[in-house]
Amino acid sequence: MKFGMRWFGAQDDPIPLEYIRQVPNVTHVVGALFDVPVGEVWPMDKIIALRDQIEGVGLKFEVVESVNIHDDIKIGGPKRDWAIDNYIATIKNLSAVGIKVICYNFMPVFDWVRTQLRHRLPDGSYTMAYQDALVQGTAQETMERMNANNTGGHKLPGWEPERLVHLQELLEAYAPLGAEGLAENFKYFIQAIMPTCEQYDVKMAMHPDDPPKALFGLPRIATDAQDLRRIESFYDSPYNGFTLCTGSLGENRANDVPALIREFAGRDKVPFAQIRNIKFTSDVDFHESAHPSAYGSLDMYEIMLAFYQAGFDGYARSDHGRDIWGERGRPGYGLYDRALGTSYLSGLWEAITKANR
Ligand code: DNO
Repeated sequence: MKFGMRWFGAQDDPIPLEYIRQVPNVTHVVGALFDVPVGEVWPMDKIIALRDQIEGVGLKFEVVESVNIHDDIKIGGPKRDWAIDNYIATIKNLSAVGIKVICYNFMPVFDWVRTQLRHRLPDGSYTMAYQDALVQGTAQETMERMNANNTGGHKLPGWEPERLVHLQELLEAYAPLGAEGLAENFKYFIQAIMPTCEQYDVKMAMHPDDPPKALFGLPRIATDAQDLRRIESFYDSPYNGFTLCTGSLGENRANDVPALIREFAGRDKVPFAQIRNIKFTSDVDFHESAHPSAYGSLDMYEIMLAFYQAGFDGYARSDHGRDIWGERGRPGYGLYDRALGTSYLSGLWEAITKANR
């Protein structure tokens, strides 16, 4: 397991790359360009500049999170083929600097959703939480509730005000699709890009829906084992894989996360893992917790063991951390708690690896 840490770029991330370099067991950075409009080709000069920054501190740049998918690809709109051609050009450009994995998602309109970005835990740290009752009604109403919930001025991806101006239009465009229509459009996309991925040795790693259920009447197609099997069936290749996000999948109590890992990593369909813990506060509500098993509802030892038993040798990163020790950064992406998470997970990994020698 190759441990890395996500970084949002010198412009947007308060954490210097040099600090990431100091986190034990971290060998690579999971990066992206954040200033290229969705649908456009990622320009070579910007990719090279990012690679040089990362390699300049002695880390590797082999995983990108995310190259986002244009709405017309998901909807099957008029610019679909234009956006797919550009996606293919981006894959080729990323391959040229040594990128091996692209993490992406196929969630309509919104990326991940939480209702609280600054939920205070009894130990005085802050974390993100999801309360199902607050995600009722329209997306607009939910956003107002989120804003009232002390977000510290932060917005989740997909909830940017400039994007929400077109919200009604987007919701109407997705409305007639249903999960079947969205799956068909996914199939069209994956079948179009796979030959390039295979030729240029870049693995696609679809991030599951977070939370793994339909929200605001929008369809979802990556929530459980059955969904993931269907996605696999559209193009059966190690290049059509998943980002096995333990938190996202674990947010549905019916998902057996170690079993999902055994199944999909066992079939070589997991080039990338995001490993975090969550704590259920009801059947459907949860908050994100410190990574160790004792603090959440997921058994992290069983999760790491499942990766080991599946023969996983791909990329991984710790995921959403709490804000601790006075840090008030981008929700989920502070340095300290993610570094503790990496230390803990890589400790489990070393123990499991040596115990099974
Ligand atoms: C949240 C992340 C997601 C992920 C995208 C992948 O913290 O896991 O935003 O990057 O869904 O495209």
